[in-house]
Amino acid sequence: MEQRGRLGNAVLAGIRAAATPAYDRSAVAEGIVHLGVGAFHRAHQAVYVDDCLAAGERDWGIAGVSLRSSDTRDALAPQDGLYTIAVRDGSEDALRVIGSLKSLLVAPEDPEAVLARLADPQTRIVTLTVTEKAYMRGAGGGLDTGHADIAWDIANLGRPRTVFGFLAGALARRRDAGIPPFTVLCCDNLPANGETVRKLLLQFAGLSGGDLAAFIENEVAFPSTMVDRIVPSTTDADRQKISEALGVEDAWPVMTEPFMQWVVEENFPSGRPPWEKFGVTMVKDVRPFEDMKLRLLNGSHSGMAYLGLLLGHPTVADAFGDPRIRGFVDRYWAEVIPTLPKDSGLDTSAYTAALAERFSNPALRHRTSQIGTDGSQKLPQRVVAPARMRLEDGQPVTQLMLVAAAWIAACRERGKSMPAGHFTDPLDAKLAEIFAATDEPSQLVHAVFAAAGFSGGGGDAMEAAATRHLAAIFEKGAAEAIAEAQGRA
Ligand code: CS2
Repeated sequence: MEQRGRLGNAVLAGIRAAATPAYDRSAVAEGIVHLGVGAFHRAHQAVYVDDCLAAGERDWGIAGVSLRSSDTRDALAPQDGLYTIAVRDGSEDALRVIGSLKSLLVAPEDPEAVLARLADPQTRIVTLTVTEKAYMRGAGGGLDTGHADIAWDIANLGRPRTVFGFLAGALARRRDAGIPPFTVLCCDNLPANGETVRKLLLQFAGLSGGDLAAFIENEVAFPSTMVDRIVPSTTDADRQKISEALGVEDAWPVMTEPFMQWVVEENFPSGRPPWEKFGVTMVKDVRPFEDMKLRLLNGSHSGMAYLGLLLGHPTVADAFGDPRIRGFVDRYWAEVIPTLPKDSGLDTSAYTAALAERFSNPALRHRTSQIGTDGSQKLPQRVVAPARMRLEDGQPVTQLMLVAAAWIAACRERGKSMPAGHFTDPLDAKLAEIFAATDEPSQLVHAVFAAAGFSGGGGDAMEAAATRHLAAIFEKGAAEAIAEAQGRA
């Protein structure tokens, strides 16, 4: 179809191929500020909020903030914040234009504008999807106080760079102006994400002095949440296909799967959208849902990513379609399920059956390299935490440590059988030093585990298991290592 210009408010009425916002966007206030307006946010929370707005809510539009790059703002500002989500299953894309993203800011360009938006009385909830590494946790789990950006923020609270600087700076302004604080809702895949961010922010506030930490401790709510939707990075082919279907150019659509889930702890003293009417599960304690998702979905994702990368599979659907990896995933789940809370009432068989269907969706080209990125930040909660629990119970950690070994092997293959920048990790400089110093499996595992903070609490047993797998991968290849691990389970 011929394209007639760019997606935006002015052309909405003419769009036939997609559902479009039927509400008056100009009447919507920005009650939510979202930090990290990536594809995940736009395919998940922004859709739930769009449903609320479509039903007549007016207080909960989203002001999106990018903490690093201007790409999203550059693409979406000319589109009045509008973008398409393509829900992909089989050969069909169901298209919908989302209207909940009202404005966009780029923090490094104008930190003051972000602080002002956060401190505005209209802002009642601040949500975050900034990825695991943006929380700057050190190897022990606390704030990495040696990080240059943390040091900068402590000295320059008026021109922050980190999530902590922005949250603390804005909360201080609200306290000084007598404006009630916003609720902080971390939507990243961290364990006990609300509590984790609360502790890190308290540590940051303590370092920056004054009595802000006491204010945060007493006045600010940090509900935890479990978020779930698989969202591969958008490709040029996706952009083109969707723009052609719409008849106007959309520079930044998102692709996703039909499944979506959001479980949120009920703790919003400054109010919230009526999410429960739109499919969100509001609970007292999110922990069982979160453990199940982090360990069964994200843990097996990481396993498929690294084993898939070693076996040459570009996407999750390819990896999961390989019977060797499929078998590994089943054994991995069997190893992890006993670490989940027994009395939660959650049905792990139904959950893993649904995961198997989601992982098989061939229309979603979810790249193993995308999931492989930032392993040092992801594996602690996905793999190391359940391994420690099993070791405390005297149980083997064979499949879990196969993932850790595959991570090390895949990192080391970059620049060899894989392109050098195929995926990245905040530990890359350190990893390069370690790889240059040794290729002996036990030394490699020991040095990488120490650098990533996997040592301690069962560290020796984990290292021994990972070393056996790494030696097998080096000597016989990933397929044989998977087979041997099956024999050892
Ligand atoms: C994935 C997640 O990239 C990754 O590490 O495991 O982004 C995963 O797709 C989402 O958490 C699904 O909700």
